[in-house]
Amino acid sequence: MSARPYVTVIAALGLLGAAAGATQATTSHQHSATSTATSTHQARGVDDGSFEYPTAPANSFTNVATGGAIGPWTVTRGNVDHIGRGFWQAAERNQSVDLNGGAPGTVAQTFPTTPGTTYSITYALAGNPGGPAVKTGRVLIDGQTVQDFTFDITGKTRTNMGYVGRQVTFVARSASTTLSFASTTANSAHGPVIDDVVVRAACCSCSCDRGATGKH
Ligand SMILES: [Ca+2]
Repeated sequence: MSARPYVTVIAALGLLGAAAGATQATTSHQHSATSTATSTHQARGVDDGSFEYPTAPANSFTNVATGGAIGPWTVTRGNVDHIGRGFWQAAERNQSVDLNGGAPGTVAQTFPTTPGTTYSITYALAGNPGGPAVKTGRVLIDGQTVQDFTFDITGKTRTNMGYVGRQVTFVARSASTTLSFASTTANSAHGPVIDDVVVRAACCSCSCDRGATGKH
């Protein structure tokens, strides 16, 4: 009996992924489909993980320095570029962030968490098609590195950014947690690109999500 709705969910996700793939980066839209399917089970995570607010200039970008904001995100080191619609392909909706403005930068957001709860962070990763081939950076929780990442732009273009989905988990230690994405791509104005950041409480007893790929 329980297998029937389970199969239905997987089929729906497949349809969503296929439909989205016709117009945008398939990988990130599968993230969106998954997050939609699990939304009723997740605690509130980061706001605007898609970097859609404020609106950056179309076909251009806004450089944001240390202390500046991109909606609910704060630039805490160096500077970054908030990429507007049409400048290059976003993973989700229209806008994204190049973690190198004129130099490597960091964006951070603090959000409410429940101590002891395990959270999953997913995000879409690509790289500015210019500059060094391999972009590097890291994900930090409360200032501690929880994941190093690299992205090779070889063969990628502004219209084919090649976003890949990445995931890392952490256990919250207090009532609020600070998530940071930091470029470690030195001496360049062309850094890692992130978009579609989603944080959700790792699911426990629900059978609605990740049934096809994991235990959660
Ligand atoms: Ca976006």
